Amino acid sequence: MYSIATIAAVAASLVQLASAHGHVAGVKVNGGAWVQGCDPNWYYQPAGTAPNTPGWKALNQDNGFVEPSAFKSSDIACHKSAKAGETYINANAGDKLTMYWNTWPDSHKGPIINYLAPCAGECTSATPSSLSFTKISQAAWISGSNPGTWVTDTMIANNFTSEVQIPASLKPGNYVLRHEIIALHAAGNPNGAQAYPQCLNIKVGSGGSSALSGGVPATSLYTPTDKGILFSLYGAFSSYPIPGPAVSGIRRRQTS
Ligand SMILES: *[C@@H]1O[C@H](CO)[C@@H](O)[C@H](O)[C@H]1NC(C)=O
Ligand SMILES: [Cu+2]
Repeated sequence: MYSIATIAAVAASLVQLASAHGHVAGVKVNGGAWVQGCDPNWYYQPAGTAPNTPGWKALNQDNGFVEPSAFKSSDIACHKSAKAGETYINANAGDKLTMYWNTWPDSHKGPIINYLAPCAGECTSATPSSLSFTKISQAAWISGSNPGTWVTDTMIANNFTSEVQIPASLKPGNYVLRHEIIALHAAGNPNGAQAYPQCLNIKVGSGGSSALSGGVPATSLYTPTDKGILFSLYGAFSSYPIPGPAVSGIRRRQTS
């Protein structure tokens, strides 16, 4: 027999599991001052009453996800019905950005992937479908299986932070960083993977001369049947194919 208290505790932990996803609450550039990211609840606040920040605002008040059946909609760019952030993170090419998630559940293992999209003019007036994304870094499976150890575990161990470096040769300009976790705990089922894209505006002040190349609209990044999207986390495996395009060669180019 289970006591009422035990049942209540189990029920509470299930609710926790279902609701405790996350969002990027803030960013530090080279470990410096805190730059606020976004709180999804700001989306509905009357104009002018929410903080102006670099983080894009979207309909993810549940800290929820974009499902594979929506990978061909512009919601996959910067989350559901996203609107551009009002300001920028000021940084230089080669800088390291520390992305702070507000929380993340241990169960939500999967890849962490970073993309950049150049803005035609100001990112603050960009729309999700106007952006073309180039992958600049990715990490995923580390060891073990069923479910094994993943970069999301490292992120949790590091106070819910993950680092991304702006390519050192990138030319100055306005860019949208698309930082994404794909949770795989249910990805063995069709439409079970969960994409958590977070966009932030970055103004790159000084840098090199390389433009991003090979960018694609977010609607071309993934399909529901990609090997890294339809993937059994709870089984034996010895590799994981990270979904999306290859990491850009801009990483290897010299600063000029
Ligand atoms: C962890 O991150 C939070 C911000 O999300 C910060 O307030 C806190 O000081 C950090 N803790 C440590 C030990 O760095
Ligand atoms: Cu979840």
